Formats: sequence, C-alpha cells, structure tokens
Amino acid sequence: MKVALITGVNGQDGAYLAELLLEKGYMVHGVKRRASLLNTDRIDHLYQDPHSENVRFRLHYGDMTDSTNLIRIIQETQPDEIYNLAAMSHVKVSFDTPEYTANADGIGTLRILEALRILKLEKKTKVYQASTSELYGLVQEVPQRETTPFYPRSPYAVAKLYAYWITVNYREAYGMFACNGILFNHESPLRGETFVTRKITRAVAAIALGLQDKLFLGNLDARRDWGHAKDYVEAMWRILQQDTPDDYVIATGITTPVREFVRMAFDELGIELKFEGTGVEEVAYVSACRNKEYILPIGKQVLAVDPAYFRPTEVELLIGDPTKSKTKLGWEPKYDLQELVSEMVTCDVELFRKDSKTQWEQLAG
Ligand code: NDP
Ligand code: GDR
Repeated sequence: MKVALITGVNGQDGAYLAELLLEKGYMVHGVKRRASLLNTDRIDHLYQDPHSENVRFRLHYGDMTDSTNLIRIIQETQPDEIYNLAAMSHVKVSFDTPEYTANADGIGTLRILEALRILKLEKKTKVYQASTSELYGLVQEVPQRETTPFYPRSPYAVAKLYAYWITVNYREAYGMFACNGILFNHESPLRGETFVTRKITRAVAAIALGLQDKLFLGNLDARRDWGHAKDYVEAMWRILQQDTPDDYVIATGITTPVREFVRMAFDELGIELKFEGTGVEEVAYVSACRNKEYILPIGKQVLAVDPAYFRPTEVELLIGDPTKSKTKLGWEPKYDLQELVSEMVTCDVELFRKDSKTQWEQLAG
C-alpha cells in the first residue's frame, strides 16, 4: 500500500486530495495544526476510528513552523509521497502577516525537504509543492506557462517563490523527486469563505434568502483563470506518478473578471444585475428576477465597492497555458466555470437554508 502524507489536510485541497488518495487505496496521513476548535469539517466524512482495524486515514498534529515536529511525523509515517499543501494562503492577509507567511509558506517547504535529507529519505519520498500562479504577478507574458518569468506581487507570492526555487534546488542538488504544481485559482463549495468566489456565492445565497443586504467587494476588474479544486487535486497526483520530476502549470486557459463571476452567480438564482459607475463608485442593481423563489425588489442595490478590499499591489490578469500538463500528464479539467458557479451557489443556498444564524459578513479578505 502506498503511503501519502498531506500537510494542510483540512484545507480545501487537502480534503479533496485525501478523498482521492483514499479512493486509490493509499494509506493517508494528514498534518493538521492545533486550533482551539476542531476545524475538521471538510474531512469529517473521511474520519476513521483509530481504534478500529485497517485504518487508512490518520491525523497528526503538526505545524509548518516547527521542524522538530515535521521530522518526527515524517520519520513515523515513512511516506512514499508528500503533498505540501499547508500555507497561509490568503494573498491580502499576507500583507498583514508577512513574516509569518514567509516562515510557514517559504521556510516551511525547506523544513520538509531538509527533513527528508536528515532522515535519508530523499531517494524514497516524492514531494509535491503547492506552487501558485501568484508567482507570475505583474504580467510579463500571456498566457502564463512554465517558462514565463516570475514577478511576485505580495508577501505570499514572494514566500511561494522561495518555496518554488528551493524545491527545484533540492531536485537538482540531491536528485530528489520534488515537483512544483503551478496551480491557477481553483475553487469549490469547500473554498474558504474569504476568497472572492466563495465570498460572492455565499453573499448571493444570503441576499436571495433575505439574510444579507449587500455584497462589498474590492477590485472587480481583476481577472482570474478559475477551475474546480476536484480537477486540480487529480493533477497533483498525476505529477507525482511520472517517471521524472518536473514542474507543471495547471489551469483552464480561460480568464474571467471578478465582475462577471458576480453576474454569473446572481444569474444562477435568476437574479439579473445592471452594473453602473466605475472604480470605487461602481455598484450593481437588480434589473430582473426570473425565478419565483428568489424575488428581490427591482432597483435594489446588491453590490458596492469597498476600497478596504484593495491590495497594496494587485495581480490584474492571470490566464494559464495548460499545454504541458495536457500533453505530458494527460490532464484535462472536467468542470467549466458555469458548472463551478452553479455548484457553489447551490451548496451555499442549501447551507443557509439549513443554518440561517448570523454570519460574519465582513471578515478580512
Ligand atoms: P486553504 O487555505 O484552504 O488550506 C490551507 C491549509 O494549510 C489549512 O489546512 C491550514 O490549516 C493549513 N495551514 C496553514 N498554516 C499552517 C501551518 N503553519 N502549519 C500547518 N498547517 C497550516 O488552502 P487551499 O487548500 O486552497 O490551498 C492549498 C495549497 O495550495 C496552499 O499552499 C495554497 O497556497 C496553494 N494554492 C492554492 C490555490 C487555490 O486556488 N486554492 C492555487 C495555487 C496554490 P487551518 O485550517 O488551521 O488554517
Ligand atoms: P487570489 O484569490 O488572491 O487570486 O489567491 P482571491 O479570491 O482572494 O482574489 C481573487 C481576486 O479577486 C479580487 N477581489 C477580492 N478578493 C477577495 N478575497 N475579497 C474581495 O472582497 C475581493 N474583491 C475583489 C482580488 O483583489 C483578486 O484580484 C488565491 C489563493 O487561493 C492563493 O493561495 C492562490 O495561490 C491563488 O489563488 C492562485
């Protein structure tokens, strides 16, 4: 049985990846940092009683800032594959916590690689590093591909730049099977609530159900290449099943402005919008309601821009070229953006219907 270790197992990608690897027959170990509450909602359906026989999914307390603990977990679990997904992953928040972000996202990757060397596992254990399209930052070339120069635009992206290159360096210096997946934005109903897509789909559901008045967003012009997380964890696995280690862009090749995502999400519930104004003055009103279940007053303002959500330096345009992953990994995304939006909105409507208690609408992000 193959053994995998996933850091960040209770995050969006960790949850989908754990599910995928369990389906493939792996023994899966997950690293989860301690929190004051049990924040395992995304993986609760995968729980296995540690006292029962043939347990194939186990959690370990660990933190990317603590190398002693990472060394111990790797020694205990002797993984064939490590998927390093743990990170302070919010770009805007990284401007507020730059040193911590560098430590967890940058040096944290070094700690994993160095642990493998210390334990003499560098020839046994393959490493997947969760690299990001944020590395491209300020546009140098479109679409962005493996050879496009990096120009990171946030403390998060700079930390991930270190992680990217230390992964390449350990591959070249020590012959490790260490790979970067340069993944463009991927979303799902499990997406954290303060990333823009989930913030939008939650707000659309809450507004349609009369639980929220208005949605406040930052830069509506930013364009992202959005895919579904379920497709993207499949690519992570494929990257580690190749004969030789390499780095791959994983993307859909289609880019969409934040404003259009908002329009599509409201449209999913039959609510049509009219956008007016530009920049910080931009707003959107309800112009028609096609679905009898979700009737809002025509002319109701449902969107406004709040500059608090602007970033000190922004990444305006991301569009990936997935040619290499399509040809070498045989990877293709199964979901398109319309299906992704539809699934996210539907899930959020269901969630609010089940639990309509007050939500923290304006968390940082
Ligand atoms: P999430 O934010 O959903 O999950 C991040 C995970 O990392 C959580 O389990 C979190 O734990 C954990 N974590 C954070 N800090 C630490 C730490 N110091 N020690 C241990 N665990 C920690 O991210 P995603 O699942 O969306 O992304 C997975 C990875 O892929 C991240 O590295 C991200 O930067 C990267 N990435 C994501 C993309 C995307 O579009 N989703 C695109 C490209 C790259 P907790 O729940 O306690 O916070
Ligand atoms: P991103 O994702 O920064 O691309 O990083 P996010 O969803 O946070 O932002 C996407 C774009 O939307 C704009 N935006 C807003 N963003 C948030 N969060 N909240 C808002 O109110 C808002 N209004 C507009 C942003 O300015 C940005 O341009 C994600 C993370 O998952 C990273 O970990 C990952 O590496 C990259 O995707 C690829």
